[in-house]
Formats: sequence, C-alpha cells, structure tokens
Amino acid sequence: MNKIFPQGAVNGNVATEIKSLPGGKGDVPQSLPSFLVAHCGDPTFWIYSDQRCDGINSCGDCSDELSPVTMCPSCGPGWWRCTPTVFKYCDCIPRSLCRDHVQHCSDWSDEYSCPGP
Ligand SMILES: [Ca+2]
Repeated sequence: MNKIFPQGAVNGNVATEIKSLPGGKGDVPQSLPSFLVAHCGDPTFWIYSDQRCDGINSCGDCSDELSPVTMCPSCGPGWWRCTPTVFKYCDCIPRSLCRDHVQHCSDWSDEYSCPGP
C-alpha cells in the first residue's frame, strides 16, 4: 500500500470537496427520476448519473469511475493515466497537474513522463 500523500490531501481541499459533493448517502430522494441517479459500489451511496466517468472520484471508492459499477472509456486527451496519489482522482489525473513539481501519480510519472498540459 502506497502511503505517500500529496500536498493536496493535507491542505484541506480534499475534505472540502468531499463535503460539497452532490449525491449522498442513504435513500435517493423520491423527487429524483431514477435515470438521473447512479449507485456506487457501496449501495448506500449514490451520485448523479453524469458524475460517472467524469474522472472525479465521486463515490469515494472510485466505483463510479472503475468497474464493476460502470465501464468508462479510458482517459481522455486532457488526462494522464497513472495511479493517482490524490483521492479526488481514480485512474488518471488532469494534465494540468503534470510538471507542477507536485507528485500526483504514485510512480511520479506526472512529473517525469507526462509531457505537460
Ligand atoms: Ca465521478
């Protein structure tokens, strides 16, 4: 298990982002049509359907970005594939984070291999 935590995980941004995530825990509000809602790997958590495959770890366990809950296309052109060290991302990071002198990939490929944004 990789225990390296990037700067982004300790400056409070992550907690703020999680708190402000749409979706929620428990029963889906009755007012929401079911096609707007997707469930996470942990079925007690749900998100809005358009949060699947958007590159952001909306479920907290990446089940909205990775199997088995959903099948997403591979990282788009604006993304760099690696194993992120940032909780917010799952199997790729935005290229804007490449070459910024901060580790965002467990193998440091964002700083050494990624050509940049
Ligand atoms: Ca997502």
